[in-house]
Amino acid sequence: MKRRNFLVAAGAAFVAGCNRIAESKAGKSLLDAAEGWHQGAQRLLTGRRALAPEYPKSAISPFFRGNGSTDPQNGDYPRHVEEGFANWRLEVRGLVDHPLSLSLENIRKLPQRSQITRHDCVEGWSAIGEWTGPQLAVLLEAAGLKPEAKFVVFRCADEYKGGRYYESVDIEDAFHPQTIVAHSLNGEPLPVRNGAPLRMRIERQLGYKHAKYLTAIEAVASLDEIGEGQGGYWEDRAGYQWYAGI
Ligand SMILES: Nc1nc2c(c(=O)[nH]1)N[C@H]1C(S)=C(S)[C@@H](COP(=O)(O)O)O[C@H]1N2
Ligand SMILES: [Mo]
Repeated sequence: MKRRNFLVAAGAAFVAGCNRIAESKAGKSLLDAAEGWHQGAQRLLTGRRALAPEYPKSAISPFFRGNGSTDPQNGDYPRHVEEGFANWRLEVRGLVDHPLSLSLENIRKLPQRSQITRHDCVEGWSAIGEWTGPQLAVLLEAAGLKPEAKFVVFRCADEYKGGRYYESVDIEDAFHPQTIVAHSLNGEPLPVRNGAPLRMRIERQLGYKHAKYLTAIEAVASLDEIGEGQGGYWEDRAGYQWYAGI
């Protein structure tokens, strides 16, 4: 209460001060500029936090096509397919207080979110599907993100055209309510084609940001040392935008 009263009093004093400043011409333009800045910042914030549209079940595409890697053959992945992903682990590591190593069962027991959204690929196709899994925020909170963490990197099991796929987002997208670690598509475990057993859904971003075949989530302070430093597979190879907000 004390702190609140202080804030109210400070606010009142600030407003009184502003009224005095506004009486002078220079003061007025200063306040106008400040207001413009604030509106810009506000728009930016609500813009980044806004939800992507969600659709009714009737809108779900009969077939959710695959793109990029659709049947990885490198490393341990084929063995995991044979084992029905019984030994798959998802690591949460990097700038966290408590690194995690989670089984699919661990992930299915967390609070879940389901969302029917439209996936937009830059190659010019879209599909609507229902995705289910815990919010990334739940995993990051469980691991305890350190204050230095500025980005979250997604590590993938697949090699595509000779290189491991990876992606990254900033903290704001990592904590967006529609950013989930999906284990199901349309109520069934993910098909291999769509990233089994785990893939990211980052609904305010274009398709290439939604990392499939997810093996690790890594909190970092900078993207400079990750891959070629551009924050993602296509960003490094083809100059795609790192911030692919839609
Ligand atoms: N690991 C991995 N993730 C990936 C890709 C990939 O090749 N490997 N392709 C990306 C691209 S360009 C798109 S459009 C989507 C495709 O998802 P889908 O196969 O479920 O349609 O996954 C993205 N995530
Ligand atoms: Mo894509």
